[in-house]
Amino acid sequence: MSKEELMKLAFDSIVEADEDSAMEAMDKAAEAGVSAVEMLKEGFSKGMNELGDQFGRGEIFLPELIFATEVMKAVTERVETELLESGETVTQKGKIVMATVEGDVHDIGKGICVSLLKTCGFDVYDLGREVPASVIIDKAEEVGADIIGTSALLTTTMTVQQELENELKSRGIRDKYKTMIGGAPITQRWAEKIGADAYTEDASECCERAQRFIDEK
Ligand code: B12
Repeated sequence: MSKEELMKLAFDSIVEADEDSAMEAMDKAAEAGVSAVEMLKEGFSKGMNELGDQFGRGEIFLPELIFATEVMKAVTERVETELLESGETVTQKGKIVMATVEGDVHDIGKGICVSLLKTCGFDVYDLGREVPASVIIDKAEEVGADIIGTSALLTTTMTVQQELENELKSRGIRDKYKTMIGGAPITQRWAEKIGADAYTEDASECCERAQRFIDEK
């Protein structure tokens, strides 16, 4: 199977919320020597984006979205397991605390970032979703993180990223960390407005930017 066909299979498996075919795509990719990370970035994630657009246009409903989300989660978990087993991960580069902010359950994109950051060799503390700013900061303090990354998918929850910046300042520890923000409604302008150190549009960029922060240290 060609790489294009594999990506199409991965894409369709998400759009059709078909876990068996998602796993088949992963098996076939392994046989063809196409990496799991590539499948995640170029196939499965794009399928999720397509579904998001369909949902936005009112072409599909919430249950369909939830089924696809479950398939996406199964894929992300498998990618992570395969990466850990293959030893593809490199030596630890830095510590990063990642979370989806308080009031927000969207964790697929954050999950993809977490998987890729692990592949890049980061020690990732994934706090899950609906996490208050104070809890994220407490964890960063506890583990001595280098970077704090937050994801927000709702216009009503992106303000928690601002709260996080404010709380870091009020605790007098803003300079200890680099902060990264992401999620569909997030922009470079928002990052500048709230004083976050970086915004990136997708998971690959997230890894590259995190790497640069560590290199610049
Ligand atoms: C899947 C989904 C859901 C799933 C979430 C399941 C889950 N476990 O995540 C479910 C069905 C549960 C859901 C619920 C809701 N959703 Co919803 N959902 C989506 C949808 C379709 C896709 C999101 C997604 O997973 N995209 C795919 C991933 C891969 O992309 P991503 O998250 O953007 O992540 C990438 C980048 O942003 C970046 N990134 C992400 N995080 C981070 C973090 C850092 C640090 C960095 C650097 C980068 C980074 O890298 C990622 C990978 O490349 C979007 C529509 C859309 N197009 O975004 C709506 C959407 C976000 N949802 C929306 C809404 C309104 C809701 C609900 C309120 C219910 C409703 N009325 O539909 C609830 C919210 C409940 C809550 N309190 O959170 C709206 C938000 C509108 C707004 N302006 O605020 C959207 C935009 C849909 C719409 N057009 O109306 N949703």
